Amino acid sequence: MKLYPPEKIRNVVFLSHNGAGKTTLSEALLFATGAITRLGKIEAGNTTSDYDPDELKRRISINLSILPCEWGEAKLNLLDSPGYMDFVGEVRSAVRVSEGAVIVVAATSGIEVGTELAWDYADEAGLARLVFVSKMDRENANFLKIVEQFRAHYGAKCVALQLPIGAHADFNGIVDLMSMKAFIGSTSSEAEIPAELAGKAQELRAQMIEAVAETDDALMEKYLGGEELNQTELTAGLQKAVVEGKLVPIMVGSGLQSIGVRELLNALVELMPSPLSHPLPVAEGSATKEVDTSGPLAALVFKTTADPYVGKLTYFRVFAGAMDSNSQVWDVNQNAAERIGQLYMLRGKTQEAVNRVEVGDIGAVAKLSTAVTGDTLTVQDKQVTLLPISFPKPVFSVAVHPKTKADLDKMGTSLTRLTEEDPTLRVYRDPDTAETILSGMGDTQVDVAAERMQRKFGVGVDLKPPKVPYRETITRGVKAEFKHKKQTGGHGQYGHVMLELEPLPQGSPNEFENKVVGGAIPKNYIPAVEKGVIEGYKEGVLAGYPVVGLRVSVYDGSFHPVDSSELCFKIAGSQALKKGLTDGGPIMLEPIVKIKVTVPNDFTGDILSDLNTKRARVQGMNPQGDINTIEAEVPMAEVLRYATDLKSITQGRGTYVSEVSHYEQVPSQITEKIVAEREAEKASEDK
Ligand SMILES: Nc1nc2c(ncn2[C@@H]2O[C@H](COP(=O)(O)OP(=O)(O)O)[C@@H](O)[C@H]2O)c(=O)[nH]1
Ligand SMILES: [Mg+2]
Repeated sequence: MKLYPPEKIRNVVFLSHNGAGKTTLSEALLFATGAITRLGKIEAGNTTSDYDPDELKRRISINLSILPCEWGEAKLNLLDSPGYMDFVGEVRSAVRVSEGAVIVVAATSGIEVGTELAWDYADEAGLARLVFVSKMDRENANFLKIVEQFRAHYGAKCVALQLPIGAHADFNGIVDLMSMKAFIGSTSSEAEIPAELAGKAQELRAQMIEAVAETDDALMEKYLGGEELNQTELTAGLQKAVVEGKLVPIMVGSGLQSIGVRELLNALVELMPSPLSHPLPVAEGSATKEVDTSGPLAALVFKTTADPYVGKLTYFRVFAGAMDSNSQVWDVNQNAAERIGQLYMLRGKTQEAVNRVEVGDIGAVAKLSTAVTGDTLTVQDKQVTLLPISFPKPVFSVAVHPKTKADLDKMGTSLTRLTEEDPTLRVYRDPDTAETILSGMGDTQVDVAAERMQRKFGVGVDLKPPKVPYRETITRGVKAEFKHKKQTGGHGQYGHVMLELEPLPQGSPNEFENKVVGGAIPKNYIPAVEKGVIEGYKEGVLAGYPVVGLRVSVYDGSFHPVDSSELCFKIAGSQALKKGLTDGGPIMLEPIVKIKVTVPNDFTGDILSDLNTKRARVQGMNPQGDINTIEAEVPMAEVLRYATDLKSITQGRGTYVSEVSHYEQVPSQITEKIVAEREAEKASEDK
């Protein structure tokens, strides 16, 4: 592929609700440009964009794909994104390196949850956008209804740019309202506008012209003066309005039948902004505040893939200067030099070696040593740091259990690789439960991660809900005594301690005090008693959870001049503690999390009644416009799968964040259940 100046490059992300037809449409676009010579299909599992085994298995896009192609004088980087919300990290990355967005919506379903989210992402990033109504060949496809829906939902800035000719099985072309010409079939052969569409075409064209005129004073004056806007004025006016986000044209077609595809390619080149006409935000604390596109290199790493055979592959977008093969760059975020080897342009799984990636363009490089997603690559220190990609925090966690000892050994490194690939995945070890926890955006994402561990790294794991880090304490002060004595033949064992246990206020650390007077226990054995007590804290008497909130004083005891040893006093200390715990009215404590749920107002009732079943205490509500934020305190044990619950209650419209707040007593029936479960678990372990 030849080098293109930035004015001739378009980086366009395809966004939609899952299944609206992005991948099929991008395949049709690639085919129309000649970038591919065989048209793949989702059902056949042979599209350019979805080639990963995980994607083929599920028939959904999981990874963001970069699909470069050439159309006329321009180069298009189409970025096909996953619609499934678990993979929102990929969408965020794609949006960050695009100037324009095509929001794909199925003619059969109209605006869906994912359409709204897509619109919001594009809005936030200030992307120019157009809507493509796909699946016009399907039964019940209704273009005009969808245009109306968009205008009702997002206002009059949404304007139809086309009309479909026929619908369902008879759908065979489009009317272009700009040129007032008809184009038929996948070859877009020019034709007369069918007589029955002439009236509607005139009406929508008038609507479009008025909308264009309204975005520009000079055009408005002419328009109000009753003058016709000529073709050049209209096109230029529309282009400016789209780039500025003042208008969102609505186009139509069928990815599957390759209709409306050439028209969409034209529109991408004519209406979408060039990389130079878009603001180039820098990170807070960047040494240089402005990106000089003609200055030295500034490239943003927006995706990293790990493959055990190919190694690490780093995708970057050049925002300033150019990146050359076999050069040296500086990673501002890591404060480290990186050697750049051969550069590539990737299209799905095919790679083309290139010598240079110019400003505005997207490329990839293998085997970088330190760069991670979000980093800025430049040529020297103190250069610009580009605004990184903002990834949402994980909201769903599972515990990862290796299947075998061999899996355990390889688990850590493979998990690290996966988190490098997907910044919305986190992995950490929970010190309380000693489990390895994998967190992400939802159950599908962590399932895919587990499958990848198996396929890419040969590591077998089981995913389970994380253990709740319960704790145990006592409710009243008690005294407890234990005598460890074995004096049968030879050298005996002897240690005898008396402890006093007192509960401390919530959240206090355990305390230990020596109150022994008169040498009942010699001083040198006291540390051993304390060690025994600390050992005893590790497993409470109810269900074996750590013991907290206790002051333990050793106040008396006895010893034997020959048989006593540190070990004997340690044993006596821990056994005395166990007795004290049993007699002290033991209770279990559970972590309480503060959660903040944000949902459209309509779901408030459903959210509250669901929280009600989860032992939650609602702390407050903050309705703002259509959105309500509900704050509650709820036991962690009840919200281990809240991400999935929330998704099903709100069909994916809700979000939430949570943080551990404090511990509270577990109600007694629930304690009984936990104790019973623990006993069953122990019994099965012993077998
Ligand atoms: N009839 C028809 N089916 C389509 C069209 N576009 C996509 N599909 C089908 O809709 C399903 C989802 O398409 P896909 O491209 O994977 O959607 P994505 O999730 O947005 O990438 C697949 O079964 C496609 O074959 C279209 O234009 N017409
Ligand atoms: Mg897809």
